[in-house]
Amino acid sequence: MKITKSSLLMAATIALTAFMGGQQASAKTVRVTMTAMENDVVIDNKGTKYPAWTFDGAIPGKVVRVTEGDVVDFTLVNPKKNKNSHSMDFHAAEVDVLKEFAEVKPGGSKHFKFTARRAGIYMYHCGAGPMVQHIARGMFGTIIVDPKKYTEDFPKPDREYVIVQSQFFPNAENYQAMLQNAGWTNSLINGKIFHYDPVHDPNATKVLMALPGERVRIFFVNANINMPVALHPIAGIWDRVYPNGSPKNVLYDMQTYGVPVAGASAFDIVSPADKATNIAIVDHTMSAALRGAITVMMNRPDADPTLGKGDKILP
Ligand SMILES: [Cu+2]
Repeated sequence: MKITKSSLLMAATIALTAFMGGQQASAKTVRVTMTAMENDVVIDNKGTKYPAWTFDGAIPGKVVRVTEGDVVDFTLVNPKKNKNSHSMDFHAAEVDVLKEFAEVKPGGSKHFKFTARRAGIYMYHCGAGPMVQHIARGMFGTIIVDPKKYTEDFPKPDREYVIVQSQFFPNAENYQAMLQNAGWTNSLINGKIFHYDPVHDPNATKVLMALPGERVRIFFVNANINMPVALHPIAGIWDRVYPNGSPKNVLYDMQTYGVPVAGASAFDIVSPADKATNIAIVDHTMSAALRGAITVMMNRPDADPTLGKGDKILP
């Protein structure tokens, strides 16, 4: 082979690209701090307040997003003004329940690290006792562990949305009722009843959006206390379901897929490309659906191009 200037340049480019690729794949440390807060939050579209317990003031807590292999360097702060101990249990962590997940008293803080070794979608929650009450009052959220690489089996979607469903118990103090699954009146979707459903709640102002034909990935977390979720897209079919959000678990053409309590899965939907459609993502368990667990997604050519991307995956 004749060595020319252009072939040398090409070889250099290939070597550089391989090097950069290796750099991108290298693990990083992601620092995350959360503050346990005992604060009122609004739990519906008309502004009803509820004495919640939260991470950083909101139900659900913020989305933590890392890549497989990353180290999560986590600190939980429990301010002195709180009345209760709190803790953090990341389902993406493989650690010691008695050490890393131990309770932190008011005025204290806890720091720990873990390596997110398995790609997927995971719940996190407070595990302080009584745990039923800490979860029911709002101390939960989502950690996404992205795979190092997207593949044909697990393609990068056009849009992504995080949906966390939970049970709402208006009597925040009665944790015995929570244990018995008694007294829950509504389902919350990302912290609000019918959060994205103007059909069932005229006060709702938000919906999920996509362009017709886009691949939309729903990262769904079941933060209920006692009830599994039967997730179904009304007027659609899940193109793929990835149980636990793992790229290794692929199911095709699903109408309804179950998510156990404290479980999470990824649901891909691809609407018809040639027309505008609406779907409703619903927990088909009727007692949950009709009490708040319905989310409208509009697939239309004028969909807001920023929704479902970057920091707008938890709308
Ligand atoms: Cu707590």
